[in-house]
Amino acid sequence: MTHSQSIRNVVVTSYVGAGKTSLVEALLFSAGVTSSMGTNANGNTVADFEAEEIQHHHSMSTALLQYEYKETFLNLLDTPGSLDFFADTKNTIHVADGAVLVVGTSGIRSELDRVWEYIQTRELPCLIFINELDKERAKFDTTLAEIQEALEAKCVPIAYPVGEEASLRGVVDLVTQKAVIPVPNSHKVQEEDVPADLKEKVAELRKQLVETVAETNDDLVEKYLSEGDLTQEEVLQGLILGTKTRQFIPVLCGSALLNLGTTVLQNTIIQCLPSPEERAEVMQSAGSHPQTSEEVVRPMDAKEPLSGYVFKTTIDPFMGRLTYLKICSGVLEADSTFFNSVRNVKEKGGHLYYMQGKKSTQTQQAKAGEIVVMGKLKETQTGDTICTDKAPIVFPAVQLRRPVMSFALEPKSKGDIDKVSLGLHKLVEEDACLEFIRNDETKEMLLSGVGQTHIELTLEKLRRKYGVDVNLHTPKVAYRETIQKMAQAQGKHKKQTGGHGQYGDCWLQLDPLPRNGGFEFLNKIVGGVIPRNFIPAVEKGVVEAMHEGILAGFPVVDVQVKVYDGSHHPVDSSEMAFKVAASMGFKKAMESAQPVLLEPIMNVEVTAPDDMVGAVIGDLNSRRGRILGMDTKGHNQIVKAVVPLAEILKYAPVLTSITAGKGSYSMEFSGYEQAPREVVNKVVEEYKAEKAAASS
Ligand SMILES: Nc1nc2c(ncn2[C@@H]2O[C@H](COP(=O)(O)OP(=O)(O)OP(=O)(O)O)[C@@H](O)[C@H]2O)c(=O)[nH]1
Ligand SMILES: [Mg+2]
Repeated sequence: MTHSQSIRNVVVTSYVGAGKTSLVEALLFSAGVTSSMGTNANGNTVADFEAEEIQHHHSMSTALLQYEYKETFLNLLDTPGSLDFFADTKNTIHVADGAVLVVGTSGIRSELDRVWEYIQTRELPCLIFINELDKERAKFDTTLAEIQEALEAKCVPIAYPVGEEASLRGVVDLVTQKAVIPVPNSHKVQEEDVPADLKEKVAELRKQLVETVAETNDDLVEKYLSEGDLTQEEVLQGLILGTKTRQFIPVLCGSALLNLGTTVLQNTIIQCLPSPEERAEVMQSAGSHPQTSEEVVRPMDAKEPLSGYVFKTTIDPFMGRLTYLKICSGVLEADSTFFNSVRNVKEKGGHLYYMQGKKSTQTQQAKAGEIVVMGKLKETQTGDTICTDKAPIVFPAVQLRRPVMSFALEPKSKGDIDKVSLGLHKLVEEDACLEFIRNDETKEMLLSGVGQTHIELTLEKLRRKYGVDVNLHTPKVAYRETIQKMAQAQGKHKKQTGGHGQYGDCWLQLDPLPRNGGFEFLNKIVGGVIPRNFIPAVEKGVVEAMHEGILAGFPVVDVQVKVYDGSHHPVDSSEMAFKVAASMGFKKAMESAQPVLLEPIMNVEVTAPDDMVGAVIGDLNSRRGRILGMDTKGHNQIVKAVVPLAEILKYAPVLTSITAGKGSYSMEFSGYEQAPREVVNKVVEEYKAEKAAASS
C-alpha cells in the first residue's frame, strides 16, 4: 500500500447545528484519540476552540483533525454550517476526497442546498449520518425520507437504530448484521445479535441493500439473480464500488452526543470513501502553466514535482500565520523554499504541522495526498498554488461570491486607526467572505461581509485578538451602475503646453451586456488611426472610468465598449493622453446610454411560529419583498422570499420585535436587479449631497 492509499481526506459538512462538531468529537473519542468527549454546551470540543465559537456555540471556521486509526491516516475537516462562513466550507469541500453529510432529526435547514450543490459540482463521494436519534420524536424513516427529497439522490441505509429516543442503545450494522453497542464508560463497542423485535425490519433493509449493491457490477447482478443473495464479502465489495462511483449514498445513523453509531461510521469512512490516489483517477489535479496558460495535469504521486493548493489561512496568536495545504503531487519538506505560481514569488516556508484542532505536532515532510499546515509564510494566501519554478502549475482557485453588505467603521479611539486597519487586514486573510477597504484620501474604512451577524462577529474577533474597538455606521449597499441602450461618443484630450503637447482622440461605442456579463472591450480600429500600441491605454482609461459611474459613483458593470475610430498626433500622442481621452469618452457616452442603478437582491428565509407568519409576510411585502413559498417545520413556518438588500439591512431587530424573539432568519446574495426610480432618485441625491459636503 502506498502512503497515499492509507489517507482519507474527509469533509464533515451540512447545515447549522446538525451535529458536525459533536460527531467529529465522537469519532476522535471512539478512535481512542481523546480520553473523554467534550460538548458544544460546555465549550470544550476539540474542533471549536476559538473564543467566539465557544461563546456562540457554533463553528465559524474549518477545523482540521488528523489522527491515525486502523493504519489509516484520517484527516477530518469539520466545517461551519453557517453561510456567513461558506467561503471556508467551500474551500474545504474543494480539497476533500470524500464527504460525510450530517443530518439531524429536527428538520433539514436550507444551508444544506449550497453545500450539496458544491459537493455535486466536485462529484464527491458521500456518506450520510442521521444524527440526534436519541432526541424526543426522532424517527429514522422520516428523516431518511426528508433527506431523499432534499438531495434527490439514491440513498441506501447500511445501519439502523437499536431502540429509539431516550432508549436508543446502539445500531445494527446491516453489512455484518450485528448490533453494535457501546461499552459503558469506554470508547469500545461490543457486538450482539440483532434484537428479536428488529429482525424483520433488518431483513427488509438488508434485502434492499443487497439489491442496490448488486446493481453496481455485472458479476454481482448475475450472482444475485442466480442465487438470490450475496455474501457479506460481496455486499461490501458492491458497497465500496457504488459509493466511490457515486451510484448511491450509504446512510448511517446514531447519536453524536452519546457516541452511538460512530464506530460503524468510522469503519465505513475507511472502507468506502476513496483515498487521494483513487480520487485523482476520477478528479485529476489539473491546472494551467502560469506563463503559457496551457493545461497541465499533475498525477497524484510523491515522485512528481511538488504542487499543492492553499485552502485556508489562520493567524494564531502564538504560532503566527498558519497555511493549510493539500499536497497534490511531490513532497513538501519543512523549512524549504517553494515557488508560489499565483504571486510569482519564491517563498521560504517554516515548520510543517499536523493539527488536531489547535493542537499541533511537527512533521518533517508531507507527501502527495496529504493535508498539512505550514508556518511562517508571508506572501502565500488562500487560493494560491505552491509548486517548483521548474515545473510550474496554477490550480484554479475556488470561485467565491463577493460580499455585498458594507459598513463604515470608525475606531472608538482616534489613535487606533492603524491598529484597526492592521487587525482587519489579518482577519480578511483568514475569512474569504470578508473585504476590507481603507480609503487613504477620505480615511474612511469599509468592511464588507455576508450580513450583519458576520460583521459583528468579525468585530468581536478584532476586539479580542487585536484589542481595538470600533463603531459601526449605517451599512452601505453595494449598488452597481449599468446602461440600457447603445451610445457613441468622442473622447478628445488635447493640450498645448510649451514643448510637447498631449493628444489623444478616440470614438467609443457602449452596448449593454446581459446581467453578469461583466465587461468586454473590443478593438475595431482600422487603418491605424489609433496606433496599436495605444489601444491598451484606451482600455485602461475605460476601466478606470468604470470604477466610478456617472449616476452615483458606483462601479459600472455589464457593458461592452468598442473603440472604432479616433486620431493621433505623431509627436504629442502618449499612453497617458489616450487614457485620459478614453476616460472622458466613456463618461460622455454613458450619459446618453440611459444609465441605471442595479441593486443587490437577497434570498431570505425567515423561520417563525405559525401564528406570527402573517405579520412576517406583511412586513416583507412592505420591504418590496417577493414571497416565493412556505414550508412547514413542526410548529414553525419557513417563509422564503427575495428582498432588496437596501430594505433588509437592519432586519434582526425588526424580526425580533415582530415575533417576540421567536423568529430567526438567514439570507444570502442572489443577484443584481434594476432598482426602481424612487430608489435611484434617493441614492443619487445622497451621492450629490455627500460630494457637495466633501468639497465645501
Ligand atoms: N441530543 C442530541 N444533541 C446533539 C447531538 N449532536 C449534536 N447535538 C447538539 O446539537 C447542538 C449543535 O451541535 P454541533 O455539533 O455544534 O453542530 P454543528 O453541526 O457543528 O453546528 P455548526 O458548527 O454551527 O454548523 C449542540 O448543542 C449539540 O450538543 C445528538 O446526537 N443528540
Ligand atoms: Mg460545528
